Amino acid sequence: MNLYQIFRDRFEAHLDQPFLISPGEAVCSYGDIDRLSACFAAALRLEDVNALDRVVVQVDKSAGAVALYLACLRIGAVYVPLNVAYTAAEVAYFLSDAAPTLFVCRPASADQLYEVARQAGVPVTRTLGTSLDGSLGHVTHKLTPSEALTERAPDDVAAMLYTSGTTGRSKGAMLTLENLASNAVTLHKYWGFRPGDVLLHALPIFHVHGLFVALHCAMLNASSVIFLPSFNTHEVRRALADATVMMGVPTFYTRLLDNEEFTREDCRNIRLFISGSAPLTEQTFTEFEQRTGHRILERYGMTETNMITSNPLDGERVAGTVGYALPGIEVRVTSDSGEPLPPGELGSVELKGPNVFTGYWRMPQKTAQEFRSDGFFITGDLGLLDQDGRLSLVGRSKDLIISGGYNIYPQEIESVIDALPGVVESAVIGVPHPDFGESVIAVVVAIKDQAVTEASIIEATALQLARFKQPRRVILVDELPRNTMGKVQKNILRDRYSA
Ligand code: MCA
Ligand code: AMP
Repeated sequence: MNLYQIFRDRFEAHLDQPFLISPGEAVCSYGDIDRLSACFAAALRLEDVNALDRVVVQVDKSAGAVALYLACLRIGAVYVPLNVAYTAAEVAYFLSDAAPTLFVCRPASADQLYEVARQAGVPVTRTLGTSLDGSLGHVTHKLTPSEALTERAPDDVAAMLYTSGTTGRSKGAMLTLENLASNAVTLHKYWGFRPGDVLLHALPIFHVHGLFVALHCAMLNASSVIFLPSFNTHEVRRALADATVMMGVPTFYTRLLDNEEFTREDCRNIRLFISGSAPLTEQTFTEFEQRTGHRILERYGMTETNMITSNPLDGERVAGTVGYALPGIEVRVTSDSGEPLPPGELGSVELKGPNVFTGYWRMPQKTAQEFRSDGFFITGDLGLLDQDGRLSLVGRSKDLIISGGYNIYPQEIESVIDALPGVVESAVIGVPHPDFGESVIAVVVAIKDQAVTEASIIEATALQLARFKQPRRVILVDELPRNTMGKVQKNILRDRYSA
């Protein structure tokens, strides 16, 4: 088994078909990506990257970046994408944890990150720019393509994606070939991909959503992809006319609705709008239907599991629910002690299936804690099933903020703030935000007479945390509210500061 082979088998008869269409760039056909990924495979072999070696990648979205991912699949290396917003301090952690054979970064970051990688003990660092520039891009041009596909087992790890944790630092979720292949084949069928579909892609490609859900469906369908560098309302409106399917986070839909010129006419060729990664509000669902006539299809997933449930393509799409367990996946809701609950009762959402990851990299104990003895994975989401098996998410047992589809774990920010001079303690909460859904606020207790201010805390976090994790407001207080057990009552803080 080779995952690239699974995709290639589907698009082999369409090598002339445009694959990635990016404004202002030459179109990259399926034949082009096939050749380019074989050239990258040759470059990886030259750097002595072998099967199961990790390749950590922090590069901008481009056809070259997709080819690099596919090259890793070709040779059986483990692809480890990083958010381009991560600071050098964050990258240092991922490099020392993943212990990659190769690190690929943007040419503009080379000066700073070469040293970071060296200190983390990474043997080779290369760069890749959006025009196939950078040291890896340059060498790739000159190499004879390496067509050989390394045979792998279904339970070999194909990719590792970092996901933050409620305790401590990010964990590498190891996803196997079978996890990725089974989910891709299921989604392609469930969402009715058909000849002629064109996917509008404005998501980042370092997360499950943009990298696997979107690109895997497209490749299985040999579909063209309008490949935008990021979400820009005007660009997306223009591109919608040529697309039939769009996948996005709720912020995409609220931003489109915020544009008064956005109408039904913009969506004339679209057959399916899909939303996920964060809750889609009933208000957005309803307003979108009123404006465009489309009922957004909401689905639910996690880094550790890829997609879990989806509203149906043909049946009723119900606002505020995330639909049914996908074929081959078992979803249940359990009590605190792990007993399955009847429909209508609120509990912990758990699942089992070929999509569920194989564990956290080098964290066997942490992995064991997240599974029940009968093999069900505990998502940390709270929900309830109806009589038909339709799931509604109603909260989370994990302390998590989702801002514009990016997950932010308060604990990580609290530990950065707590380490600052003059700070006694902090509590980081999510509050409603009209654009990002939720936004980050830090409530901080500081030592009296120390020059701790909102600005000084924001400035200090900027050095260590990616922009999207930084608190947008810091509120200085004398003490944090606690319950009788001494636990900080974040619900009180959320009520107090939501407005
Ligand atoms: C950018 N900024 C953000 C975010 N994105 N701040 C908080 N939350 C964010 N999500 C910062 C920018 O650095 C900038 O900072 C300021 O906010 C405004 O930037 P703007 O240009 O408006 O942002 P943008 O570039 O338009 O990005 C917003 C976005 C983007 C389009 C919502 O964040 C995005 O594409 N999100 C999708 C994330 C995603 O794919 N999630 C899937 C992961 P400054 O103040 O310096 O200007 S979850 C997943 O994969 C699971 C499995 C699943 O179920 O799908
Ligand atoms: P991640 O760590 O990026 O994999 O995020 C996974 C988490 O995002 C899930 O555990 C949910 O809490 C949340 N999530 C994903 N899709 C949805 C959705 N459609 N509605 C509500 N929450 C979602």
